Amino acid sequence: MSEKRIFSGIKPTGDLTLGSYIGAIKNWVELQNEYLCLYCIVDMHAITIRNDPETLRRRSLEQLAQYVASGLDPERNIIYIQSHVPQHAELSWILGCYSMLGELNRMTQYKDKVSKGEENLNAGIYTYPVLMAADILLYQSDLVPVGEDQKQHVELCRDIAIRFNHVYGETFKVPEPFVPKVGARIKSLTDPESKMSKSDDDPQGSIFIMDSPDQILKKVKRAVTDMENRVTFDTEKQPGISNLMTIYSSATGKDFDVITEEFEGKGYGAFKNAVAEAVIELLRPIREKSEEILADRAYLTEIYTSGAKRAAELAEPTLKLVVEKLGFVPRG
Ligand code: AQP
Repeated sequence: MSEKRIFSGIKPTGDLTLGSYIGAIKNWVELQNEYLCLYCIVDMHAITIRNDPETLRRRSLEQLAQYVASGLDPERNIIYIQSHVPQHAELSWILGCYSMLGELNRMTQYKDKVSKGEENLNAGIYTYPVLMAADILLYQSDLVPVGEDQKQHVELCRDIAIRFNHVYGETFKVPEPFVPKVGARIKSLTDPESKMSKSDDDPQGSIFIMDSPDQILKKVKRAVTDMENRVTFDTEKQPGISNLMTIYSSATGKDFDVITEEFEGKGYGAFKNAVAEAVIELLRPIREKSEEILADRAYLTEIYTSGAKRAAELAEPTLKLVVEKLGFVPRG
């Protein structure tokens, strides 16, 4: 295995969706063969929105089980919960002092929330990219697999690392974003212009990993399509059908032209049934395995305890180096 390191995480702000699986976790499973990977449940990022405490705890544990059930090996990877490794918060404060207000003001996700008139516009939303930089730099990560919308945050992380290195000499590895080509963006079933999200107000728009086969079938059958009656990939004219094609292609490995040929003259009903069937079979083993893992609380605890211990061991040398460079008095 390469010594190169990867950090990635998902925030437990909702139940994981088919989008979380295809857009993130499925790629992580492949990366585990090539890199030393840290896969995190970023619960500290989740609290920028208000959560019911019991729900947050349940989701964090479910997410952990789903990582493992999706094929992430807890021995080969470091799988842990962010708040269990306090070095993230420590480094985040330090890096905040090396992040410029002008830079944070330019972050698109923050600007979006401001323009949409977000009521709970707390400082955590503003400094979120700094914590994300700390997550990445703490482990001297080489690569950060992210969706297109997080690329700007990785750019900021690089700028912070370069700035710190410039002042204090080589301290942080400057990471590269890694945006997987396949997997694309999975859109909402009810609004194919928007991303399928964990925290969508309309649960009919998202397929959740833990959905039953019946729920999946119903959601896919109700998915928004168009009047063209052709299964062709055209995100402008046929965003709903194109989204279902992306999902079907990810689940079966078939190319778009093969899919178009398969459903030539068959109508949307047949296509939707096939999509539902493919998704049900894709998610079935993950759901069943997740349920098994969740029922074994001792195993779950063992995974996150040993994950946090291993993560802290990797984080500590970086933090030690940073505080030394800053001029803090070393701990006795
Ligand atoms: N629909 C999607 N299509 C492709 N990739 C997706 N990801 C999430 N949804 C899709 C990818 O999952 C990773 C982790 O995302 P996150 O949960 O930390 O943040 P997010 O992108 O904001 O996900 P959500 O589901 O939209 O969460 P909420 O609703 O809480 O904002 C990222 O790599 C992301 O690209």
